[in-house]
Amino acid sequence: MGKTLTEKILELHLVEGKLEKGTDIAIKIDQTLTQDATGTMAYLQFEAMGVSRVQTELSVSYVDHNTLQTDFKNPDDHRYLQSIAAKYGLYFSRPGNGICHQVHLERFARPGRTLLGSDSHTPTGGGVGSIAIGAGGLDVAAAMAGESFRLKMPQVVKVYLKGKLPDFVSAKDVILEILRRIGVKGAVNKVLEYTGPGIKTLTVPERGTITNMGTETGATTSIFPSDEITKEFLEAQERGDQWIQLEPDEDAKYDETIEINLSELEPLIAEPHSPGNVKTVKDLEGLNVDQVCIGSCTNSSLRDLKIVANMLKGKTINLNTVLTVSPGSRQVVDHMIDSGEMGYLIKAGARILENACGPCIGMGLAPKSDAISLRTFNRNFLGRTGTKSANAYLVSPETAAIAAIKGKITDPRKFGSIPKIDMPKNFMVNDNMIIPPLHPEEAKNVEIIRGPNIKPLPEFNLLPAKLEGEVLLKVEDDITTDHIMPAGAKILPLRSNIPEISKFVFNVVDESFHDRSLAKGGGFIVGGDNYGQGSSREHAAIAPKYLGIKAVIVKSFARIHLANLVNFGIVPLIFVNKDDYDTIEPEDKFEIDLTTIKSGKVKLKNLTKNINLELTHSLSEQDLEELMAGGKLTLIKQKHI
Ligand code: MIC
Ligand code: SF4
Repeated sequence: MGKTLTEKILELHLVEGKLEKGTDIAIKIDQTLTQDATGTMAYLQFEAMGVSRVQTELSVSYVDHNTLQTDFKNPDDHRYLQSIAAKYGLYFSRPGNGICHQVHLERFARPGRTLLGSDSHTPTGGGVGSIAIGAGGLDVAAAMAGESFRLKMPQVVKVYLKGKLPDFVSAKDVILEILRRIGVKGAVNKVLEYTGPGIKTLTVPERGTITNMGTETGATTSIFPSDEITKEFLEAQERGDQWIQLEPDEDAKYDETIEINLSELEPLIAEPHSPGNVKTVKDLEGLNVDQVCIGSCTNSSLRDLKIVANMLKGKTINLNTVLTVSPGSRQVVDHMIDSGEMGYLIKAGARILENACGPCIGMGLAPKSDAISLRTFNRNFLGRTGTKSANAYLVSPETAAIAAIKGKITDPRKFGSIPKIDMPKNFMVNDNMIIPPLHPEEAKNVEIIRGPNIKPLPEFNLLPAKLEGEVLLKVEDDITTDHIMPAGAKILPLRSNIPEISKFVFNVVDESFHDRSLAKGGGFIVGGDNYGQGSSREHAAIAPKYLGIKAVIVKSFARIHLANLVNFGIVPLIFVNKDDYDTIEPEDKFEIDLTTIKSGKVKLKNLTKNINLELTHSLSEQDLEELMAGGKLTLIKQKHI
């Protein structure tokens, strides 16, 4: 029987298990990436593992999230990360060089390789045919220490593309169409594998837009084959020697098929506060727009900035609309300056920001109260812009550009004829902002530099056989890690300081959560389906653990957050009967018996309501071992030290 591309790459990296859907497998990781907001914690954990040098083929540490330096915290973290890279044999992409996923796609991602990144949008690397997966920092640290990565063997969905995108409809609309069809939990424990004649019309950066935002469907990853187009891209990046051809077998068997005729797509938009609320742009035409933000790891490639610049050429943005542009990389900026197109943006009134995440993660440029903000980004969760009353919509660069001109949501097909953009044959390759690894002998003399805000990771104890406490919070479906552990300019600098950052846990949902948790000596969280969707931030597990959260009981979990809970010793439990969720109220007192957890059955006594409920879980034996030890780090330390 023929194999999918996903199976072919996984098979070559398989360390444990069989490629049977839904079973536990472990794979070898070739490459890792971290970014600064998750990286400091990941490297504190890596240091604790006692390994003298990264064991991977390639590991890169990026600085792109915490680049607003309003005090010493972020720059201290940057210095720490730079010294870690020098000491342990990593590449270091300096602040200003660009967004991790854009830079990794340009300079490092390779067909057929596995990449594990401490950021949920790591699947961007699937644009060149790598199996690129997002994970919590501890899993990435473990991969750097040479451990394999464990996951459930995903189902593989064939996304069959045919036709060709019409003018003013672009890659962003393809992934929005997928989100329109399957929603934000439609691909949990699945890989979206792209095939069909339509893929030949998409360049690597366009493929990267699609694999990047595939994360919003809950997918484990997304992948395109490595073909002639991949070859051209790698050659243009002076990496032609890294190309290999990789395709699924003709008779590959997929678990599901989604078919999309690119020629029939139209401009789409995701309404607040979920990337899954997709409508056509036509439906929302005429709504006044206060802010337009172009950039993020989804839409900041040279192609994207060029189309925007050429739509804005010779025009001025609407007097009631603010336009920001954050390019994806220094390489993109070099081109835009060289071609003169950066001038079109500046003359039209765009506020050019750093080559970094910026407004996507609320790092500056928060919109005004009640604003309508149109963004080429991938997430529009409540409060993520930095302004809780703002309404963020997700669109393509074309839809963003016309809104900046008109000051209203407008179908970009009304622009007139599409400006012609000239893509260069070769990219302007200049890696002078990437510091390569030091020789091991030199690395020995490197001192790790720690600022005063970098606090050691708290120690967590073995789990008891019985958990007792009360329900501190009951939440609905689709709770994101932005609800659990918000980001933004004020909170992100605290990522290396768990006691401080824990003050903001669930802040957008209930400001009293931190104080109540401490006063009650911890307790339980009850949630709906897809709990923990979104970011890979393990702080959404570590900080609640620090506040005494013992178990999270929900209808279902998102993949990365589930792993993070296990990693830090919070018991992730699932209702056997989803309706039992309705019987629970905040402040109910629970007793949970963990003695039978290995059998997959766990009993919950609701002492307040005098009801017994049945719970279960989806954890492997090894997960359980780590969980009961109070977290994965304890076990890895035992192995390496
Ligand atoms: C995000 O887009 O939410 C982030 C910020 O990039 C996160 C990582 C983090 O919280 O640091 C992600 O997507 O994993
Ligand atoms: Fe950065 Fe936004 Fe991409 Fe996350 S989604 S990596 S914050 S640009």
